[in-house]
Amino acid sequence: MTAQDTAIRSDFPLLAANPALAYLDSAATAQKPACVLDAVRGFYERDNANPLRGLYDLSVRATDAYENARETVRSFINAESAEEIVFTRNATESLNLVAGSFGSLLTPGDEIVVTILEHHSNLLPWQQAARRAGACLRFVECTPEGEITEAAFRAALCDRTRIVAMTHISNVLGVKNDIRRFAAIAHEYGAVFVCDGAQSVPHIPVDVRVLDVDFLAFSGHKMCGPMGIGVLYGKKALLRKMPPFLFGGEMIEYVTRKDATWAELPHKFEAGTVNAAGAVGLAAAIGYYRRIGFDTIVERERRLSEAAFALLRDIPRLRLLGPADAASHHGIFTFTVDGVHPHDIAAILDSDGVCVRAGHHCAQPLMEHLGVTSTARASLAFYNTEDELIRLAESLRHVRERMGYRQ
Ligand code: 7TS
Repeated sequence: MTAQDTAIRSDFPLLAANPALAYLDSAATAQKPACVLDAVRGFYERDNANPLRGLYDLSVRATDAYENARETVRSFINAESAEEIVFTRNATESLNLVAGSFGSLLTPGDEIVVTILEHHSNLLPWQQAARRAGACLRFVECTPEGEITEAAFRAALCDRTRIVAMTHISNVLGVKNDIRRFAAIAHEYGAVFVCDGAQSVPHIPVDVRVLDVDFLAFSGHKMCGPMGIGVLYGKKALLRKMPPFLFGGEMIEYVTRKDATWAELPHKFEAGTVNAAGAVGLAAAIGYYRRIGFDTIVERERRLSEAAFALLRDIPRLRLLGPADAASHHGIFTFTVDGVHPHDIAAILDSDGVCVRAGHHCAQPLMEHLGVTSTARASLAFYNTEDELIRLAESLRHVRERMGYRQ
């Protein structure tokens, strides 16, 4: 372990308490530094009241804590205005909000374009929106390495395309889509561009104005924040046109027996009591990212990706899916081992203290496209170390033998 490894890992109580554990499932959820846990606890200890409701000092403090967190998120992704930041439960809810609300403006014959790489969270909401509107759902296929080419993308678009929904980084293959270019092409066709940033925002700097996306969805828990807080960024002009997604308290301006008018952005989309402690925890996670620095995060993850790629490629009878170069994996390594079910791979690795995920990774159409039903997946974050990757590789070398194969 380097001095930097030791310093970073000491910030994470769970990692510090379990030195024998190699946590390689950060694409599912990230570990939490003490400053995030302290921020959540601090909110409940010092500022707890229902934000946006009372007029007493404590409630004002709760409201300020919540709105300051919104401002922290705004500046993190460089949105123009805090009104463009809607707090949700997670990326899934953010994508359901866009598909349910913006999707209700579609008319029969309109088209929605998604890619074959999508997580179910960026597919099922669009299936439902298309069904409700009588719209057509089109897929952009990827190359065997997982790349979405410009030619394949353009072939799926036409003058009836209203929405393009695309992941920034695939949770299965790790490939990164050139969102800036694809968003510009979608705009040529007059379509809005929805980016699923669940796997990108935690790992690379994402600037919504540079990418020029219309919507961006991500989850706090994948970037060292608490579970139960997510973000939907949307351009103000679009959010203004959209009807509310959930109805009830906090999202109204005035209510009569038969009707209601809606609160200003972003409250129109935040019905009910909000997750203020979650928002404060997410702001603390962003503060932590800033202290470590994205340069350091990206560089550590690049080095770890190089090491993982080299180690995995060296293991007999292991098939690594996706890109043929280390850098394009963005810390996500999906693989199979000949003759061994991925669930057995995960169970054997677990017995050696190595945590990986196995299954279809909520991307069944992609699995089918790749010709597999399930895979094992190791995914990295900046707090991982080369030593953990060596333990992963060592355990993987013995998987077939442990299943009773001679070699
Ligand atoms: N989009 C992508 C690309 C994802 O990887 C995930 C979660 C989601 C959306 C949904 O995020 P949630 O926070 O709303 O659940 N991905 C994974 C995964 O790869 N393993 O577990 C969860």
